[in-house]
Amino acid sequence: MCRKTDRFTTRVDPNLLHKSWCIETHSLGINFQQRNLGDKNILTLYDYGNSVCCQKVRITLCAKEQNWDAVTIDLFKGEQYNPDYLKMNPKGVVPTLVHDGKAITESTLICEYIDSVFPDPPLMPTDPWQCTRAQFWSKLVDEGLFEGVMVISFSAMFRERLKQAPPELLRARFQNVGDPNRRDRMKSTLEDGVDSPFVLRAVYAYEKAFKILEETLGDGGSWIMGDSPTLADIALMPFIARLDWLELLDVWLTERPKCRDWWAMAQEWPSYRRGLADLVTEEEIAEMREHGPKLEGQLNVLRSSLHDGSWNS
Ligand SMILES: N[C@@H](CCC(=O)N[C@@H](CS)C(=O)NCC(=O)O)C(=O)O
Repeated sequence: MCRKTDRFTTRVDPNLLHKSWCIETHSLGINFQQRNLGDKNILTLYDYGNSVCCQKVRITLCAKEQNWDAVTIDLFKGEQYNPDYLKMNPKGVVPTLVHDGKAITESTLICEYIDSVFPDPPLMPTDPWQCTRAQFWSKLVDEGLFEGVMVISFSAMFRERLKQAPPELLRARFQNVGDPNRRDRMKSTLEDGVDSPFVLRAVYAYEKAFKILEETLGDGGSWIMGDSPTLADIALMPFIARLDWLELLDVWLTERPKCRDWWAMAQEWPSYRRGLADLVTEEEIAEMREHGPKLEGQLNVLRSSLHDGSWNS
């Protein structure tokens, strides 16, 4: 099975992943810099299990059949704000990939890096125009869906978890967020849940993405760019998986058969299973299923308001 490389990390062989795979949590005392500089030719992923951005990277690594060392950064214990970690990832977020002692941040850039360093199988079209069409999907994620999934996840469940956190941890978290827009979103959804004005923006982001996806699919292949999966499909998968587990997918997909077929196929793709589905724990699934459905009625109302124009009156 998987080999423990030291107290803090677990060597992950994408071919061997399954539900019982366990990442040993690390302590905050780790000296990130020292560890990474010595690790030639090893991929180290600073990771958190149910993080959509990490899931993108893990699916990409699995598609390339690469092994990696996983170091868990527990976002609910504030480990992302550890000063040593911030030297690698100044925003204090996951993922960070370290390869040959060099740190790479931003999940979209990490996936593109993996695709260029490990060319087989290619995950982007070679034709420059097709390539920009594929990149459109990660842009859609980075410019809307990512905020959307955060807002919906916070309103549905992270809110419940954070409400139980000690007040000093919560204070420290908000002091550390840095980006004022991100802090406003987190605070608003923590306080007001689905009544936060940011939830309408999330509903809009998903509506736009699914509308374009439905129009794009079937243009000449089952995947977004044709007959085989690319980074365009990978970029979307964690964002759809989260909605599915929250049991909220029907808000957007009842009248979108092509999106449904694409999603059914994506879930069968081995790299999706190994990089995402197999690494979400039973507890995380139970948490999503418990809290997500409570939002459904309100999200349907917000979605209808996008179409009847009442949202901008
Ligand atoms: N644009 C960044 C966003 C990274 C990000 O925000 N990651 C989330 C997890 S998906 C995180 O680390 N959140 C930290 C927090 O909630 O404090 C990327 O794509 O890598």
